[in-house]
Amino acid sequence: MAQEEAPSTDLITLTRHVLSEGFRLGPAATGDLTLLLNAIQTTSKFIATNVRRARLINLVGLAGETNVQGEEQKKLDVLSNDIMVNSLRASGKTAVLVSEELEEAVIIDEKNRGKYCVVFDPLDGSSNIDAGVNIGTIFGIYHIKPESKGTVEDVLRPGRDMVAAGYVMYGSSCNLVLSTGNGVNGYTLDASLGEFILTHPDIQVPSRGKIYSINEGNSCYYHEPVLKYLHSIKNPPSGKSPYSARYIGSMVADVHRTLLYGGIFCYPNDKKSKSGKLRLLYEAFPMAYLTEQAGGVATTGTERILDLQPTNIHERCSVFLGSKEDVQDLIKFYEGSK
Ligand code: FDP
Repeated sequence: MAQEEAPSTDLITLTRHVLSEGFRLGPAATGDLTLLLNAIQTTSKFIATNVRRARLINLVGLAGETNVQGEEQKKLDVLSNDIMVNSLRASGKTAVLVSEELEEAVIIDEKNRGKYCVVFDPLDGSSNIDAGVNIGTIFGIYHIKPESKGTVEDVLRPGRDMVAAGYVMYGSSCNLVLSTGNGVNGYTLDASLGEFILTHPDIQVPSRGKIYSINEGNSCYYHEPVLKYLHSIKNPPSGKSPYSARYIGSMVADVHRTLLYGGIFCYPNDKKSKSGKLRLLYEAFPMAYLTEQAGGVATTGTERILDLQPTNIHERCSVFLGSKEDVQDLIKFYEGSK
C-alpha cells in the first residue's frame, strides 16, 4: 500500500520566501520591498475576505459612480481601491500610486513617503463579480528615479523597469503570484493560518500549449493577422488537434491558467478599439513581466510589451501573451502582413 505523505511541518510563507530572496541581494536589500510586499499581502487578505462575503454583506452591485474609463464602478471596486490606497500609503514605502479607479496619480505626502511606486488594478474582472466568478488584483512596482521625490514621471516608464509585479486571484482558492525579477512563484492563502504559503515554486509557462483565450465575440472587428492566426489553430494540418477555447473574461484568471497550462491569451486592438482594451500600466505591464519571468512571451503583435513607453497613466494596449512557441506563431502572422 502506498504510504501517505505526512503534512509539512516546514511551511514556506510568502514573507519567509521574499526575505530569503532579500538575503541573496546582500547589503543592497534594505527590507523596504519586503515591507511593501507585506502591505500588499494584507490588502489581498482583506479584499479576499470581502469578495467571499460580498453577497452576505450587501457588497454586490453598483456603487453609483463611473470610473476614469467611463465604466460603472461596483461597490467592491471602490472598497478594494480604498483598502489598497490606505494600506500602501500607511506602509511608508510608497511615493506614487496609480489605480485604475482613480483619474489622477496619488502623490504620497512627505511624512509617509517611501521609495516605491505601485500601479494597480484593485479589482480586475468586475463584470464577473456578481456571478461569483474569479476576479483579481493586479500590481506592478517601480523604484522611484534617482533624486526624485515622487512624481507621475516615475511611473511613465517602460514595464521592463519594474522591480516586481504580481496578481492575486480570488477564486476557489486565493492565490498570489509574484515575481521580484528572479522567476515567478505562486502562493496559496491558508485562511486558517492567515498566511500565503508557497505552493507553486518557480512557475514556468510550457513552451507550447493547446488553449487559446480571446473574446471571440469581437471577431468581426479583428485585424487580418489575428483572424488568420485563429484560423490556423482551429484548422490545423490533418493529424493534429485544434486548440481548445477557454475565456473567463477576468484577465487574472485567464492569465493564471495560461501560466500554468500554457497556450495563448489575447486581447488585441481591433477596428473598433484602436488601442485595445487592457490598460498598459496596471494590466499589460505586470502580466507581461510575469509571463517573461516564467519563460513566456508578451507582445502587442508587433512590439515587446515591456518596451512600450507610456505617455498617460491610463493608456491601453494590445495584448498577446503566453507560451513562447504559440506567441511566436502569432507574431509571424503580423510579420507576414507587413
Ligand atoms: P472587466 O471589464 O470585467 O473588468 O480590463 C478589465 C477586464 O475585465 C479584464 O479583466 C478582462 O480580461 C477583460 O476586461 C474582459 O473584457 P471583455 O468583456 O471585453 O471580454
